[in-house]
Amino acid sequence: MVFRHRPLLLRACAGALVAWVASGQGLPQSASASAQTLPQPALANAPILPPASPDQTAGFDGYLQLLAARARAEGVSEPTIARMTAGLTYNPKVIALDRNQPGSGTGANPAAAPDFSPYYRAHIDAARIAAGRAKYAQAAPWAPAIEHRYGVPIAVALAIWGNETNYGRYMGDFDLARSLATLAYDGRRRELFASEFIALLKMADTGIPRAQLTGSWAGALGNPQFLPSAYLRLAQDGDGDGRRDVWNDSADTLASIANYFRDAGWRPGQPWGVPATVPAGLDRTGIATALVAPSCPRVHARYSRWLTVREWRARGVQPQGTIGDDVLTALIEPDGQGRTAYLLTGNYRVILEYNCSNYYALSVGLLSDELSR
Ligand SMILES: [Ca+2]
Repeated sequence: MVFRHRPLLLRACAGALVAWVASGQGLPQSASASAQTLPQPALANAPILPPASPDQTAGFDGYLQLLAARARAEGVSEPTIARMTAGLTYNPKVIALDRNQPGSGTGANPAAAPDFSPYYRAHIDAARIAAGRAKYAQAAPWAPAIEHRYGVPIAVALAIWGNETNYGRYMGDFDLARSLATLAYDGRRRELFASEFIALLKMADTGIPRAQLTGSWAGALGNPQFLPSAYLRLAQDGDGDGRRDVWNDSADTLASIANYFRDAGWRPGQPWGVPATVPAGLDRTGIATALVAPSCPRVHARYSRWLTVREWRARGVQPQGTIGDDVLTALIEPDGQGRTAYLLTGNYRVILEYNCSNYYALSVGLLSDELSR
């Protein structure tokens, strides 16, 4: 999961990779909607849970009253509380999916990482590139204004959109109120999901109909797959019509993603990274990172320590794209030594803030490069 100051998006940190290893199907298992609409190896392997028991139902109903009281205390109106909790039941399917997340103790067995190249080919195919280019062309009249306002290339925002929901084709059809209340009641990460449930009610209180508040099993919604708290804090009205419509409006969607990136520290004018060539005999022990990241450390441990491009050149590592000699970068060789390699900038870490998986971030970066051509 991704936690910066507070949870924005709920992700299975490194989950895409781990579940992909387990499934052997080349599909990521994240909390985003795309995982719901593709074959679901995680669900197929999940323990079969019985329907909610009478005790569970009674407990859930009681817990809902607590959530309602909290929403009331935080200013959510009574009609909104009523319409968002009406008929809400415990959803065992959501818990089965959650139990099968990496790190849950019952999920996929972390194994050696598979190569990135086949993952990329399976995930970012010609159709996804072509659809992104078509979106890029449609955005041409207003994209420069968004790039100027947020300092984030529209191609990067488009690549997130393409990775998350295939440009809005799969946004998820779980009732978010039901999913979030179930996950909060389940209690494995109670405060996270209780807070997101309250945030969802605050969204509804702005007039968004409950029928629109659907998404992934873990509560991610709309084209960018924001959690409700991220929507409240970061969603933008890109086309100036007074609404932040991240379900239907391209300008709102891309401005919202760009705002997320600006908030996470994207540096304007710098690439996410560049492909690189690595000389045979490069001393990997001399470039290994000694840092342990506070969140999803296994993901961050897969790239080297940070050196300037000039220092990489001195070691024989040659960038295959435009990047300044003074830019600090880290080396990743996702397919192992002597194969593909990339020099990553600090902007790569911003992509990891969106979804902490190296394969996700590399896919976003490379798709954005394809869309920029
Ligand atoms: Ca709008």
